[in-house]
This record gives sequence, C-alpha cells and structure tokens, in this order.
Amino acid sequence: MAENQNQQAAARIRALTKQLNQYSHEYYVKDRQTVEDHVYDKLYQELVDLEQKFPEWVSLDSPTQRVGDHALEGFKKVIHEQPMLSLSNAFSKRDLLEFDQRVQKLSSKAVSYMCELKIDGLAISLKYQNGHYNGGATRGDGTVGEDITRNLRTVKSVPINLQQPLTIEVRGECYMPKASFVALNQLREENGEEVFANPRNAAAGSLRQLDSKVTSSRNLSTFLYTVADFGALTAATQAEALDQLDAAGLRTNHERRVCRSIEEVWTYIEEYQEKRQTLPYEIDGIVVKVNEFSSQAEIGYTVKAPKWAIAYKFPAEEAKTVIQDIEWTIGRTGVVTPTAIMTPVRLAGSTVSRASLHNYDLIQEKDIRLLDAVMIHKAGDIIPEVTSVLIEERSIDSAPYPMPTHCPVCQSRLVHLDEEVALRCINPMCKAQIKEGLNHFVSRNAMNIEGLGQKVLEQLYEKGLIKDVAGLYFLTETDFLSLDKIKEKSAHNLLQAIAASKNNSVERLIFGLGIRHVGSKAAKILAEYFGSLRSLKKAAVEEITAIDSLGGIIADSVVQYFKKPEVQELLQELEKADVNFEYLGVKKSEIAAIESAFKGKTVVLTGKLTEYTRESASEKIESLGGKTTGTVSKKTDIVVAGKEAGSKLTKAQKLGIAIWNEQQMMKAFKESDS
Ligand code: 1X8
Repeated sequence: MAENQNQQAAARIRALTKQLNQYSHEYYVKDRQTVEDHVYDKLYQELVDLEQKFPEWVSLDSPTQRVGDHALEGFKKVIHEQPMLSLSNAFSKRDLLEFDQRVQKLSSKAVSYMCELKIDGLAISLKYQNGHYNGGATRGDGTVGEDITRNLRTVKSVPINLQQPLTIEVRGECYMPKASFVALNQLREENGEEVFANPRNAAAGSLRQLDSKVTSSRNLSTFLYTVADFGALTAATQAEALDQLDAAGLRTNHERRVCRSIEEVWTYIEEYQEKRQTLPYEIDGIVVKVNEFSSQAEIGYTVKAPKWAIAYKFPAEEAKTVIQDIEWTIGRTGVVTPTAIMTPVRLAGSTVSRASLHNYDLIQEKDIRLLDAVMIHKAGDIIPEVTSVLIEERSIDSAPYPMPTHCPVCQSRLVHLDEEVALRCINPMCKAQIKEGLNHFVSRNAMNIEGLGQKVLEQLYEKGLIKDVAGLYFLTETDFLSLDKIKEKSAHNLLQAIAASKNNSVERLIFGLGIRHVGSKAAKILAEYFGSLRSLKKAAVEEITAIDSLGGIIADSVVQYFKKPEVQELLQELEKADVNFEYLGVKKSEIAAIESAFKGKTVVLTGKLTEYTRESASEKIESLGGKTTGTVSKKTDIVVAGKEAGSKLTKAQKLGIAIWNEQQMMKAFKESDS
C-alpha cells in the first residue's frame, strides 16, 4: 500500500516536473505564455506539496530547485577550455568599412555578415552534458572565470534540460531587463542601499551573489550567441548555429539579420540605433560576424579577439549641462535623497532637468558642486544620471558641497546607519515622512483610494484633520468642505472612495502600511499565507522565513514593525474604523475550481465604466481566473468597452475580438458567483 503510494507520487512528481518545465520554457525562452498563471501556480503548488512529502523524488530539474540554495563561502574558479575572447571595436562607419576590407582580403570567397544586438550584460558560459545542465561560469579574465552554476540555475531562461541530449558548451549574455533594473534601484534607494549604476552592474551584482536566493529574486534573463563546443551539433554558419540553439531550447535574440554587404550592415545598425530606446533590455552596440564558419576559420584570430567579428559601439548618448541646485527630499522611510536640478537639455529623446544623485557619498565621490558643468547620460536608457564633472570648467571660488546635517523638513539631526549609504531622518514624527506615508497608503497598489491626491492629503494633514493613515477613516464631509477647492460632490466621492477601501483584501493594507522591505509582491504572499493581519502580526521570524520566497530581511522587518507600540495603536484605530484585516483573494488552490466566462481569458478594459472602476473590474476578473492587460492584441479574448471607448475598441473590431459592454461583463460576474 505505502509502496504503491510512493510509486504514484514519484510518477506524479515526474509528470508535474515535465509539464511545468515545458510551460516555463515556452514563457521564458520562447516569450510565449501558453498557460494561465493560476493554472501554473496550482500545478506548482501540487508539486511543492508532493515533494515535501516525498523528498526522495525531488529531481534536479524540478522548477522548485530554482529558488536558490544556502550561501556559499566563495566561488570556485573555472578554466575555460576555449578562452572567452573579447571583440575589437568599431566607432564609425569608416571603422566598419575597414573591417570589411580586411575580411575580404583574408577570405577566399564572398562572405555574408550576421548582425546581432550587443547586449549590455555579463558574459557567461553554460555547459550541458547529454542535454543536462552541467554548470555555468562567468567570463572572468577570459581564461579563468568563476563557477556560478548554482546562481545560473535560478535564471528561468536557462534550461535545466535541453530538448535534445547534447553535450555542448554555449556562451552568451546574462542581463537584467530595463524595467527590473528601474524597480530594483527604486527599492534599493528606499531601503537606503547603494543603487546599481546600470543594468550591467545590476546583472553582475546579482550573478556574483554567494546566496543564490538573492540571484533568484532578481529577474535576470539570458541570450545565447556562441557555441564554444559543438559536441554532436553541426552548423556551417552562425545563422544555422543560432537556429540550432533555438531548437535545443536555449534562448537566442531574434533581432538578428544576415546581410550580404557592409552597406546592408550599416542599414541594420542605423535601424537599431533608432529602435534601441524601445527594446526592453539595454544594448550598447551591434556585433557583426562573418556568417560562414569556413570563412571564419580562414580569417582567424589575434591573441585577444576574432578577426572575423567586430563590435560597433553606439556613440554614448551624453549631454552637457550645469548643476543649478541640489534638492533634498525625504522618502517614506526617512531616507534623504539628493536630486540635481540642472539647466534643461535634450538627451536621448527627452528634455532632462533633474537627475537623482542617490546619496551624499556619491556627491562626495564625484565631487559634484553647485554650478559645475557636468556630463549626463541615461542609465538603462531611461534614468538620467550625472556621469562626470568637467573639473577644468570649474570656477576657482567653488567649494565642495557640504554634507547636510539636519532634516530639511523637521530639522532633526540626520544619521548614517551602519552599512547604509543613505542619510536618514529617524524622527518618526517628521512631517515629510508622514506625508509620504499617507501618499503611499492611498496609492494604486496599496489601498487605491481614488481622487485622494497629494494636495488634498497635504491639506488634511496640515490642518490637523488627520495625524496618520487611520485618521482618513474618521473624516467627515465637513472636514473635506473645509479644504481648498473641495465642493460637495468631490467631498462625497472622496468619502465614498475611502469607505470602499475598507473592504480591500488585506494585502493592500499590508503593503500600504509601508513596512520596510515589504513590497506589493511580498505583501500578497504574506496575506495569502497568513490569511489575516491578526495572524501576521503574531508571526515569528521563523514562520515567515519558512515561506519559500521570503528571506530573513523581510521577516525581521515585519516582526520588528508589529512590535512597535505606535503600530499597535494604529492597528487598533484601523480596526475601530472597520478596515478589513482578512485576505479575501481566492486562495490559489481554489481558483481552478471556479467556473466562469473569464477563466483562462485575456481581457482588456477600455472606456468609462459606470458600475465598476477599472481596478475593481480587473480584480474581479482576475479572481475569476482571467487576466487583464492594457493593450489589445491578437492574444486578447474579450474587450469590455465602456462609454467613449476609443482606439482600443477600434482595434478590437479590426481583429475580430469579442466585444462586451459593462452589462454583459456584470452578467458574467453574476453567473460565476452562483
Ligand atoms: C559579446 C556580446 C556578443 C553578442 C551580444 N552581446 C554581447 N555583449 C553577440 O554576439 N550577439 S559577442 C561578445 C563577445 O564575443 N565578447
């Protein structure tokens, strides 16, 4: 009996592992979602549960093994049997024409060129043995790299098993998408941590982590572009080799193009110099390779680089401007952040007049002073940053910018906490912090109280009508009418929006409280796991760290937070106001059981709804197993069009997508509830 059960579990674990890996491959390698998130989540949870009961059947390629392991003491060295070469650079069309001349001279026949994007990440090498992942390494100095096998295992686009039993070594780039880079830095700045200068540094910092859990949390991806050891693979050209990598299940970049002349190459370069801004990852140039391997062999190598390839580097997009002022702002957590106010200049498609300087250490390190001429660029193609100071243009009477000693808002002494680069105002009564906390509480991903903007909150606070977030729930119409520019109608709407937020599922409240290190994702996980704020506030550190995806930093922060007497008082006030403390979301395991017209469907909401807000409709649809997105595409199943719907409706009509009005949506809601 027990033996039978054990065998059944083994078979189910194998089947789940295979199925989940297939889904994951389609999503992370092929950029194609073939299963709804909740279906994936449910199967994943089933696997986690089974593996917990039958740990003897956990396989190395199980998706649960991507979450990271215990920390290492250090990295082992890896010797690259084939050295990882660098590329020579071209900075102009002329350099490129000269490269073409050299190629022509050294090869006996006509060549074509493969153009590929030069990804701004970290070069890596991956080994597979009979199709199984067998280790990964950094480039290092090209001859000796570091063994980052465990960290690369957490990167979802790195297959654990190939589609074919190949024994090969491949190389490529591990990178952090622009959006993840921006989000990571935002979080780090809020937490007083040092920010990464660009996505490449962020990727490198994430890969060179002794604790692979950290790597796992960083949303890295890969593009492979070279085969270092073909094993049984055969290919005559780079184009074929890349197609073979695709077929094997390794992720390659599809923006590549074979060109028959250097003029065509130039066209490609000009095209991507334009497109660059719109790509979701950062590139710093174009790699041009002789496509035919036989010609590559003829042309050969220098000691450092192949003579059959060249990297065309885009000119750095920089602009010169002058620092007019440095503004200091206090964040929600008391971190004091300097922003350079500069003479406005055009840079990479927009006008720039502000750049975060991140922290005082950076001002000191770069020796940035008022009225300095500086060069600026955009990190990750998005965030303006000061790259350098033109010291030779500095006037002789300039002086170093002094470190602020007091909070510009509450005047209390600033502190430099251990291991933080940030200066902090640690006065919990600091007005700036409280106001930021209020803004955060009402924001979209938190309590989502519509219409309650910064100006209104500021007035409410300044007039003493509220002293903390709980105060919002005790406001009256008279309170609102005492504010500037608030008439009866908006007072009414605001009161209604505040009242509606009492019924939010508790993850919004958990996030809205602004517990350090608890982002909206972590808040959701905590809410799902503990079910209510009452259980969460009693949780011990060990209970929180027992959740796979949450680490010790979050756990400590949560436990410390709920210990504070002022927090306990605040919770009492919120409870008195009848703010919901329960998790109302459908438990992941329950979604699959629901029958609804939205299950597994991708839905776009557009136009003005009258009975629902976009957010509430979207939440409802997701709770019924649907997915909502903002853009209409071939993948959209249903477009719910409210009043005055515009281009999205037109597009849906063109694509022949089902179009519903609000009443039809509500009818479907009703039918699912029964
Ligand atoms: C570096 C890179 C190469 C490619 C893309 N991104 C890079 N950073 C490519 O070939 N597609 S090749 C390369 C190198 O050989 N050092």
